Amino acid sequence: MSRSVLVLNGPNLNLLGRRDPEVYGNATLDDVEAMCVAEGERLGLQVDCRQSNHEGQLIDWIHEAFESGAAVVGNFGAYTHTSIAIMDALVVLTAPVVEVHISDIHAREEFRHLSYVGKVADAAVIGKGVDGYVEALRQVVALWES
Ligand code: CA2
Repeated sequence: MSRSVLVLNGPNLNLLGRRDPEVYGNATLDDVEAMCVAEGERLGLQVDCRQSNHEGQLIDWIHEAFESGAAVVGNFGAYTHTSIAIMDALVVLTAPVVEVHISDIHAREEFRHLSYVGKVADAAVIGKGVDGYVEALRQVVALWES
């Protein structure tokens, strides 16, 4: 039975590749999701990619991962810096949780330095562009094997 990973993207990330290319690059969310599915096939993971601009929807999907035992690779966008609710949903997961940020949040405005997600994630890939999602999937495998 293959292991499953939910790749969750939060608010505004549906606009990837269409705004602020100097910060986030030119790849679209479709490109990122295709990269994740392809890497999942290489790694033997069932990868399911979803994006929402709504905090409650993201939390419902995290609960789905809790019920199914799926790992979570998550870029929760600006909710990273504000959402205790997403942190509380993630903390109960037993499968790996890996945080992703395309940009280096620690090199940007001070309000982006705090990550509630980072307080409960098992690993983080930050500032590596969209390749960070692929690295995060590899980290999931490493965490599952550790
Ligand atoms: O660097 C990241 O991946 C971020 O999680 C992106 C979030 C931002 O709020 C975080 O601080 C860092 C979302 C930024 C807006 O997303 C857009 C992406 C492309 C084009 C327009 C917006």
